[in-house]
Amino acid sequence: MKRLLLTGAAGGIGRAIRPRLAALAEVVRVSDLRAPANPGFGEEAIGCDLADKDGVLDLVKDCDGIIHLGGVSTEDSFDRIVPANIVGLHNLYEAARAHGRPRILFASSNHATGFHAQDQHLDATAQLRPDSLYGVSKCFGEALARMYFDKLGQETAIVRIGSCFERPTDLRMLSTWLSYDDLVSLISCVFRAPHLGCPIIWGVSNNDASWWDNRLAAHVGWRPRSNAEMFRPELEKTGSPVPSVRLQGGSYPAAPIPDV
Ligand code: NAI
Ligand code: 15L
Repeated sequence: MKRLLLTGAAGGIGRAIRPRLAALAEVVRVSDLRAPANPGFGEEAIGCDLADKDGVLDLVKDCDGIIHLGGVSTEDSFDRIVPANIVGLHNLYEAARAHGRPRILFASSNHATGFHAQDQHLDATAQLRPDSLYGVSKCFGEALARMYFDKLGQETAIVRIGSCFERPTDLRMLSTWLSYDDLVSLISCVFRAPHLGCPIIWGVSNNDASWWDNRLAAHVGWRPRSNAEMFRPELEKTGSPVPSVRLQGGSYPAAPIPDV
């Protein structure tokens, strides 16, 4: 690729993967609300609010691929979620339409399906059961991606990320952890696949305790290698609490719906 756009580049995942995207594109356009500081070799930094339609149109111009991480990433008020995750996503897809439909990797979340019980094994056909307004916004993003694919052929990998951090930090993450290594290898598969379509892919490492099954996205060719199980003894020792209601979304399903 000549130019790859990374939104949400100043966030936790963005900062972790940025240095490793150089292998995919000559130029990585890193963007966040404010232009990320200290762009590295081969990076161009642009500040853009996803809610700014014209700004997003410029942002996407000349890009051959988009990794879309930007937006509100946890439960929040409806007023804060709407501009970033609803309006922002629509702006992104409209900009992609205007600029030749570059392939998109959309960071969805396990909170789109967080009300499923932890003893359920889910594949891409699982019913949406969002556990939060945040999860509802990811359901909107998934539906929008699918509509742009069905109407226009816009390709998107809908990646329902579990818990993407340096390492798992509680017992739930023995099931949900996605290592940075595995995310980077997934990104590579998504942008190199000859044919992508609009698959739903569970963004989860090869965890013994995983609840999710990616066989319906086998054509993407992704083979995650990390396994959270190696952290089990340590996590069990620290006695991270096991909640009595064991739903996949962890603490999200029981949390109140935020005001406004
Ligand atoms: P983060 O909150 O650290 O980063 C998100 C970035 O988006 C921030 O730098 C923020 O400034 C930016 N942003 C927020 N509103 C914006 C707007 N209106 N315009 C432009 N930029 C805006 O989140 P993290 O953990 O890096 O996650 C990245 C993406 O992956 C998010 O979309 C999140 O929902 C998704 N995800 C992350 C998971 C995880 O375990 N880290 C799990 C599931 C999904
Ligand atoms: C998410 O969607 C969030 O972005 C992240 O902060 C974690 O809460 C993660 O899900 C998770 O479920 O562990």
